[in-house]
Amino acid sequence: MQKTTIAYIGLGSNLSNPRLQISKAADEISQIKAGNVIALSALYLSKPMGPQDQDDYINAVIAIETTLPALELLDALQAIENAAGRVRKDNRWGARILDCDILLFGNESIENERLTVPHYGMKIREFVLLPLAEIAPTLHLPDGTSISSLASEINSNGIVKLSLLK
Ligand code: PH2
Ligand code: MG
Ligand code: MG
Repeated sequence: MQKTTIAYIGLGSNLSNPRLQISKAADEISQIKAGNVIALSALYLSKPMGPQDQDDYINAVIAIETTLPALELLDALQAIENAAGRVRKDNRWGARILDCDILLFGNESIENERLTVPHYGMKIREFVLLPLAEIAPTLHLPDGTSISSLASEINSNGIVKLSLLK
């Protein structure tokens, strides 16, 4: 039996029809051969963190069960970002067509030049915590912090959970 890990991936887009970008990304993640999607949150409309002269974002979180090591999952996600037309430039927190961030990889803490897990900003971002708590209300970080309690304490910053019809 191969080792399987549950990974939580944060999705974000604010360019080129963000809702379509996120649903296409979820579909492509579901086609990763060494993985199975086990949950997908609703889509959330969130105010931009960082420069304010950019459009609002659509965010979601997807959970997959995978036999891939973390860096191979990262390779697969970066290929999906690139296929969506992501241009890598020096624009920290600027607009992007698709961002797929590994938030959690099992209970592992990972620190290398390509990847930091848990994702460094996840504890203070409503657009990560709210969709994550929606699909994994009993989840804890490797340090023991409860996702639901972080989500209930964070300022929602005007985030809107979208229904399928809106
Ligand atoms: N991602 C960023 C910068 N700012 N703001 C929101 N609301 N959602 C994001 O996903 C986001 C952001 C860069 O990754
Ligand atoms: Mg990001
Ligand atoms: Mg990223």
